Amino acid sequence: MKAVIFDLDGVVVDTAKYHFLAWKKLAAELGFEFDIVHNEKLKGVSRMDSLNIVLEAGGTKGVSENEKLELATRKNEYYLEMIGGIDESEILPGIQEFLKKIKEEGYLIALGSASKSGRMILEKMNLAEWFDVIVDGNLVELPKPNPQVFVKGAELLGVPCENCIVVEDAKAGVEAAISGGMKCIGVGDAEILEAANVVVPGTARLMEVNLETL
Ligand code: B16
Ligand code: MG
Repeated sequence: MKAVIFDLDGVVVDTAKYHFLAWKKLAAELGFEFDIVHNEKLKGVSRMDSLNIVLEAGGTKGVSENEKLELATRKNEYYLEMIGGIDESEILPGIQEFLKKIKEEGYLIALGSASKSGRMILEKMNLAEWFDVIVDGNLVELPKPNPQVFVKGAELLGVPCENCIVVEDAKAGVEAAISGGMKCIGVGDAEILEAANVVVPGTARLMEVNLETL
């Protein structure tokens, strides 16, 4: 038994930009600018942890837990509004071909996403039927770099962690995969994702990775 576990945002679908725009809008309302440089730190990180990073970037101190909850909810409303109209054109390059290839090669397929909207987004993209198991932010408590989201996927698939390959675009996600005893393909910057077994610059290059020799 072997499996490939996909992160969602930045790997399967291009929703990272909507997370960024939603945080940017919230930051503007709080009176500061949130720029793309800080955005890298938000990738793969849970909603509340992301809020803390955004507030810190803006030098905003003394926000109560209740206010934080309100701010995170507001950001999520902006995000949901922004992704309301997305369609299959937002699926990242080569993903459908890669899903088809690994399915034919006998890999089970899971989602391992920090996003509470994970399942909904896969369904919107008409991709849900490719996935044997979907683990999203509603099923896990511990955010990446904790491996819980991937370990849960492996458990539900019934595949040992060492037979799982994670595909991730976030530093926290790569670290989660490796500390969970899995192999990892990083998608993005090889310096940022240095802990991965192999890094491809974009999803279009996933087809070139030899999964058997990772
Ligand atoms: P939500 P992933 C992550 O998705 C995003 O990368 C991260 O930016 C976001 O804060 C997190 O999901 C939580 O998302 O607010 O929708 O629950 O990369 O793990 O698929
Ligand atoms: Mg991601």
